[in-house]
Amino acid sequence: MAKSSSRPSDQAVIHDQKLVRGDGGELHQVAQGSTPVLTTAQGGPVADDQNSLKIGARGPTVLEDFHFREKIFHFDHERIPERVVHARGYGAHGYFETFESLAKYTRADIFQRAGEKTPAFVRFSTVAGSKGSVDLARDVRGFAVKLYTQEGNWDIVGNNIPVFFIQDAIKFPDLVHSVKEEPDRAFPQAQSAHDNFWDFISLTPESMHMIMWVMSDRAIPRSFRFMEGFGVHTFRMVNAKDESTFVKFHWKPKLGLQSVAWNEAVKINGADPDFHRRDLWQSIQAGNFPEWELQLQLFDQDFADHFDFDVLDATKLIPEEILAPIPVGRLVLDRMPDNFFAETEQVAFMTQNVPPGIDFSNDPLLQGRNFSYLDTQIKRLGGPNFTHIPINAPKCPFHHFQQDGHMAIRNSAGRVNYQPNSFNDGPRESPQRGFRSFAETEQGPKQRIRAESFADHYSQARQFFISQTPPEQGHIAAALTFELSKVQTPVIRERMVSHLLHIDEGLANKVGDGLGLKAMPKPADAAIATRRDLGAAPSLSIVENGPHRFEGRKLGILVTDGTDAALLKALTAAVAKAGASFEVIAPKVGGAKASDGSLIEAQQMIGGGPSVLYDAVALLPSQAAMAGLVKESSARDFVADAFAHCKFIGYVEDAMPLLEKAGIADSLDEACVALSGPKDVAAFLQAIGALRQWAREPKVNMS
Ligand code: HDE
Repeated sequence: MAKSSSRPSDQAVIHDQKLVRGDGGELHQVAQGSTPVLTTAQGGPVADDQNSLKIGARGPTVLEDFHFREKIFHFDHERIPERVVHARGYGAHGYFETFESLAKYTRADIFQRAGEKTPAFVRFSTVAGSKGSVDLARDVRGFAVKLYTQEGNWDIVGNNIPVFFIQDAIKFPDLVHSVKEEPDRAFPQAQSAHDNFWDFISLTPESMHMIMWVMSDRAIPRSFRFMEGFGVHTFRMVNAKDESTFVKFHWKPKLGLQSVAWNEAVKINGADPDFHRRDLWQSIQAGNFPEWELQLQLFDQDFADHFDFDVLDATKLIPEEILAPIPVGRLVLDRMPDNFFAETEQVAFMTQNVPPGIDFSNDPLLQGRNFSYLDTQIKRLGGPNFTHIPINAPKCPFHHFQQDGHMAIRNSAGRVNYQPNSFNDGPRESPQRGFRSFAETEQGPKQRIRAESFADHYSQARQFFISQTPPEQGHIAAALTFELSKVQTPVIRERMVSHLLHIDEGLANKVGDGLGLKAMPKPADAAIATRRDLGAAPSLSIVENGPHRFEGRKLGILVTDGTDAALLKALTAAVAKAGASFEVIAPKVGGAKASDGSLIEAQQMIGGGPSVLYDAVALLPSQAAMAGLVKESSARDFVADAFAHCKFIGYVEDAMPLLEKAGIADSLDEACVALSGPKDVAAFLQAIGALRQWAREPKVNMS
């Protein structure tokens, strides 16, 4: 008689218990009473998932083993092509809430009723790196929003920077080829610091405004939750009378803006390459839902005609000081996807997804994107039916006659699959409700040409630079110097400095000096001289728009055996009350014993939780633990880095030997706050709202 194919001795582990999380996050083992039966993809129950079907215990595997073949076949096809750009991303669900009717400007259904909630899905991303690259690469961040409106999906496929590198979509493949890894050597990964990128950029003066942004700390955000988002292009809103108003879309984070320092970014990438993913995951799981306000810059053709740049040129912005954006709604992210692949990886954003009442401008970058996004989805998702995937399907009623093709999940029912038809069957178009393009008059010769109004490449780059605070200007100079120092071809470095001379001479000299140029180059040939009369616009600075409270941030608390239990309790309670979070870092991840004998649970050991992972730190070691602590380089680095990164540091008197060993005991400033007991906690929490002590920067040279 044949033996059963599955014997207990064949199985690595027999699971008759499973782990579940309790209210406090702790894990318990429970018996698996209600566990569902494993099935094939066809729904057939599986008896043995540990052994393939064989002829005899040591014989060949048989082709008949349909469960094995289905499992391996599916595994073989698990990967789909990653996005050619924006491959690394992370998404979340939420909703958009309309503040008041915008019927005056648009007939878009989403803007008709105050208080209306529309489901949303958002995907944040880096651009250059592949799917498995690090989160804190210096890069633009994608900020793509899908709004499932009652009149179809509306995708605002934006970035965290309001301008772009190029003016015409035909240059996009060149830009992206230049920034991605070089084709012969396949490196560097997720890095713009290499010859090809800077070669292309230095030969493309229209990119200079964007270069100022990507060399600023905007390109190394602290978290997705502290970033702005921008639609970048000028779009149109069209009302029921078919009147058009130009519009630019801005997402403003409720928590304010915040970025990390480059030296932090480099270290975070090693300590936690998933820093941004983890941050979004943890905040949403903890019920701290990130929120942005949608603000609109609305203007007409007369207003646009006042500028000597073109509102169709995506390398330009309209400063908020000149045209104040008006808040029209809020976006809240309150749920992580159930499955990363099904939702975040397969979501297909397309600029051409606009509902009636939203329309395009002639921005040549936007026009090109409207072709690209449909094309890219077909390649990535394997066929024309990607709208059948739940994350991409509209949530409003929809009816059409498109049918068949790969993975057709829902063809329309019935006999008639065309129109017009004589059976009065199926959907018909509606001139009233349907999408009507704004009837702009177009005329002119057919030609390949860039408008003269697109020719000023330096004035807004200069305006951005002079709008930054001194520390931010220093970071731009340092970033340019770092990036260009990785360029091996001297002429490319010089060519870049020749552009900087049109933006700011001080910046050019600083970078030229940092690169060790023997002589400064001549300024690059410029189509149009830089305007020097564009004033500083504080809305462009991160520091000017930073937070004043600790809400949404994270405190790192260093403890040891003997840590003052009352102080720790007061501190963690105050952090929670402020809407912030904390992690406890101890010599061992198993925790430490507080002064009252209680166990302090730790989330990190010191080597695994460096201070770069936190917005501020508190040092609460005991005197007894100090002898051991000062010998640990990770403990010294924890303190020295927090100081060097201009962070606020709370410390107990017993921590002084560690501050001494870290070399900062003699340099303590007002952002180093003594914590002598619970009474000092309120003042510390108030102080850390400022996040960084910029006055310290010239002393520590953070860049
Ligand atoms: Fe994209 N872009 N892009 N882009 N883009 C893609 O579409 C493209 C541009 C942006 O989280 C691709 O589905 C062209 C500007 C985001 O899934 C592709 C041009 C802005 C995302 C594509 C641009 C963006 C993409 C690759 C030049 C900011 C990620 C995968 C005209 C306003 C969306 C995909 C997500 C993705 C084409 C320039 C934002 C190839 C041709 C400007 C946020 O279709």
